[in-house]
Amino acid sequence: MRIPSLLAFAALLGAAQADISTIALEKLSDGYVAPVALAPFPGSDDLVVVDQIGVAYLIDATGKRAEQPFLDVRSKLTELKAGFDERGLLDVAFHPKFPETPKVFAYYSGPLQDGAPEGWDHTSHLASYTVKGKAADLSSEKVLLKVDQPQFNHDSGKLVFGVDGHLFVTLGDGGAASDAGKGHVPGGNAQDIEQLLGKVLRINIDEGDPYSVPQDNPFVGKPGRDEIYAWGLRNPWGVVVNPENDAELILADVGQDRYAEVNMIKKGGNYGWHIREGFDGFDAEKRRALGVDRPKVDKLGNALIDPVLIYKNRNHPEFREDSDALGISITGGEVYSGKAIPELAGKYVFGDWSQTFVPGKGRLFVADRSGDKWTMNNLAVEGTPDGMLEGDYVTAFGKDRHGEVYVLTAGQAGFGGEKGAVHKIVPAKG
Ligand SMILES: [Ca+2]
Repeated sequence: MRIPSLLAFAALLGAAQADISTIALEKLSDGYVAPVALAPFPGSDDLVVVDQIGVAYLIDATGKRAEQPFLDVRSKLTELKAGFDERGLLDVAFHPKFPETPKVFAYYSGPLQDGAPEGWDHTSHLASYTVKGKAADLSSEKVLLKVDQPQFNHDSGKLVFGVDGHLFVTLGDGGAASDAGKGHVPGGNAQDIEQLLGKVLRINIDEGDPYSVPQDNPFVGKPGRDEIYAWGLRNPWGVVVNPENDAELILADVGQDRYAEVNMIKKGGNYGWHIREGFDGFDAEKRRALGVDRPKVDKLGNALIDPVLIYKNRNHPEFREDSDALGISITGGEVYSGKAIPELAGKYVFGDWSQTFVPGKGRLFVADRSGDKWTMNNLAVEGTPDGMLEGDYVTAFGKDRHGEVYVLTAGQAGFGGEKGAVHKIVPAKG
């Protein structure tokens, strides 16, 4: 299915796409440790808020939280660190035919499974649960996919259904740094099509046991894991289907030391990590070096696809004073399709986790698209000293069934408190 372009939509609405620079945030719900995902409960205004420590909660449109958790997988998680951690319960996605098929899918970081390589860290789990009433039944758990992880970081673990009903799953490169070291093959996991790390996967969860592979996936019938849809990714953090072309995904890939990326993911695309980062070559031996000469094709001869947007990492010593060094870790967002702020219609609202590791100071951006050309601007939060979220990390975005967008924040980099919150993006009062 293809739907008309945003420009056509704007013309239909008789409204030019005005620039917007400021929004307000309305705190809807708080008391979370590290909220990392939000999904509408299908067919209702309730929202599921995923806390990384292993619990997902239902809140209603007023932010009131249900007494009982929607899903509690704390007993299934690998032991989390008290401080900063990238493992945990990282996303949920409802079956597209819910409630006829009353299932919810979840990604979590479980203990290292038997038979995994010695000394590795944990095992990623994709599982499904039957939803009974307003809760997922833990005893109904069916594990669809397990992927061993050499390190505690770069789990990614984001889930999104395509309009054809197939499930996209993102996996990071395995962790550590530069896609190198223990558990990383020479040339990098993300470039290795015989494994699932550093990839976007696409599976059919309605057929096969525990799943099947759509026959139009790029490596079906040839070398390469059949689950792979796209590859060459480091640590995708936020993925949505492109509303203008549902064969594409808008994916934020957290860069290492130099650039944050927004990628338009196409079937069979190689997004370059760790040969390239941003529009630059990447050299693991000199990881912060700029202007690195590296190939623009992979070893199979595929062109390495550039991101559609980048910004510089503030932690890079040569970028620190640059006005386009906007943060340290990209947080992928949503394409706004709500009613409250017409100026945001069709725009990609995303953010950066924080200006520094400690204390938190997250910020928001808005990106505009015209064909393949993307531009981004700051989206200031009203009532803050400089438009940024003083003391809060921007951990995730989500959207309700009406298309309104929410910002999730945490009060600390790790698991040290319960200052996490869900905020609705609302018009600035001016
Ligand atoms: Ca194959």
